[in-house]
Amino acid sequence: METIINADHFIELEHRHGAHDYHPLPVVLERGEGVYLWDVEGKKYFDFLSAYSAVNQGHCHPRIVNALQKQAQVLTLTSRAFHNNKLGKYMEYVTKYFDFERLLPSNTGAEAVEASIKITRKWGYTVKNIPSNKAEIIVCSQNFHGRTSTIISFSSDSESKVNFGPHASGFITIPYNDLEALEAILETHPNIAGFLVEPIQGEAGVYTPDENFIRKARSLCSEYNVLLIADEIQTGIGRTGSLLAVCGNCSCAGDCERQENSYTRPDILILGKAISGGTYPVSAVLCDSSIMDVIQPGQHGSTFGGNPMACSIAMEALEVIRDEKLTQNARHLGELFRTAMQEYIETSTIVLKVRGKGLLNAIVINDTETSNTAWNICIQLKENGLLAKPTHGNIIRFAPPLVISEDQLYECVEIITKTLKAFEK
Ligand code: IF1
Repeated sequence: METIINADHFIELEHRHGAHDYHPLPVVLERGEGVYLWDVEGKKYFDFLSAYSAVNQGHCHPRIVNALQKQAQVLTLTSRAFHNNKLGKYMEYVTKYFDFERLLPSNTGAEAVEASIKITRKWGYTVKNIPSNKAEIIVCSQNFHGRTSTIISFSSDSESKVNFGPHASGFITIPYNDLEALEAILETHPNIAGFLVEPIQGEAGVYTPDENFIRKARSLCSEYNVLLIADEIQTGIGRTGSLLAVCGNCSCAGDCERQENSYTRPDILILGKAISGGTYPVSAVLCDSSIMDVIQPGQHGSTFGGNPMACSIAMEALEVIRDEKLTQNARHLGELFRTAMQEYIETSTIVLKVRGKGLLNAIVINDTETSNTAWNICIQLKENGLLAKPTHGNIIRFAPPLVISEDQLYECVEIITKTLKAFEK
């Protein structure tokens, strides 16, 4: 009997042969270009998730794909047992781009977060003289930093945590955006080595903290000799309308002098996702020598970390952010998006609010966290040609590629508001 090759066929294969670790929207994609995706039945969609902000430069950006193809034909992987002609150039390029002295290359975001935890702990013992195995790192409730056993140990999401114990110790949780709680821990805990924080909490539902939160956290960390570790894996690389979310209001392409702007410099900067434009797993830990040099040969590494493919791709992907002024575009179109959504919300019974920065936004649906309303809205958005997905229960994240044009943005606002109207009470 001939097998009908359609969406159900591909979904069934995944269901039958794969781990059931996701509940994807029922759509099977086969091609992407810029802000668009096409499914196996030829239907075209606007991508409003960007693979969780990994595809800031748009799907299959020609310059990034070209860099990938060129490198793939000469040298893909050497391991770090030997040097290669791309890694040093990449390290110089990226440290200059973000104004740090050193870079530790890795592959996934969680891997970079893990490396940052190791570096912070080792700095705690060897520089701050914290007693052996007593180092603690402060994290925020509702955090998302990845899914390794250490990282889920300090998650506040039971789904990510339950039955994956025993959990790692050495983490203290405070409420997000709570400077008093941060100061209270710093005052009473002498063995704090670092404060790991997302400048905007993505997965928690695009929570933007108070304007001065990161800046004040910076001064508290400096006062108590604690490393400020900024996880910009999702918020970085132009997504929030600044090169980094810790840049505050500056919307330069990353070539400003920084000091005079609202930039808050972390001690450790963690990047991932869009550093490669979503074409290849690339992540990085950036900090200055006084911190990075706690790691000596043989004390950390990975097979693929710093491979020539990753280096070539990431340099091109970062250059595209600058050349196409995608940070500025994200800032401008993000403002247009929130203004247009706010206008709709004024008379809506189904949407409570819109929040976000740059092109990392979310709407809060007027229903319980356990309701299916947000999911059903996303199913209908899919039918209407736009792909988005709820983060938690009643929150829908909207994060298109930063290459989106003003006309395309307004076309998407039209699709979103038309879809929401069908759910108004
Ligand atoms: C999933 C969430 C987003 C991240 C931040 C580290 C990582 C991520 C701020 C780890 C990864 C991804 C992971 C993916 C879905 C997505 C996600 F819903 F899980 F939380 F974006 F919000 N720090 N986020 O956002 O990077 O190891 O994945 O490369 O696990 O379902 P990774």
